[in-house]
Amino acid sequence: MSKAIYVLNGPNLNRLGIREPEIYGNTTLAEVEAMCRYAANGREVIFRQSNAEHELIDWIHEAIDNSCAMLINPAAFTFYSMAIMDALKMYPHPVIELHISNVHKRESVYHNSLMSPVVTAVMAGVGAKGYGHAISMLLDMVSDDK
Ligand code: DHK
Repeated sequence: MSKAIYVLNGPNLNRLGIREPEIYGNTTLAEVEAMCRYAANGREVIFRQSNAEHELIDWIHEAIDNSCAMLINPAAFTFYSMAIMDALKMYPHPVIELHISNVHKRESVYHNSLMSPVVTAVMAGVGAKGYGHAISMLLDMVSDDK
């Protein structure tokens, strides 16, 4: 049986759609989840969000043995969570770091991702629709591994 794609979302993303729509748009997290499931084209998607660092770390550990690929938006943890960075270092499958906004066009605090050096690829600035594109890219990466 083929393994799932994990989609993990960090703090404040539960408020997508009403949180700073001028930056993050009007798409809700539930709509993002539906987009991911559609793009996965039948492959199982484990879709989760947490405002707690330890939960994201536990889910990354869980995904090591239970997934074929990961899409992660660590949100604010991106820039300071060495614990999440260290967990991602242990993740052996394709992983894409995604940001809805172009973090490099924002305040300097958003310019240095601790995650980017330890993931497969990075996507930023294409809006919430990037989640669907990232899932498609992960499917390609997984199929290329065969
Ligand atoms: C989401 C957040 O919550 C911010 O803390 C990040 C990211 C940007 C996004 O664009 O998806 O800095």
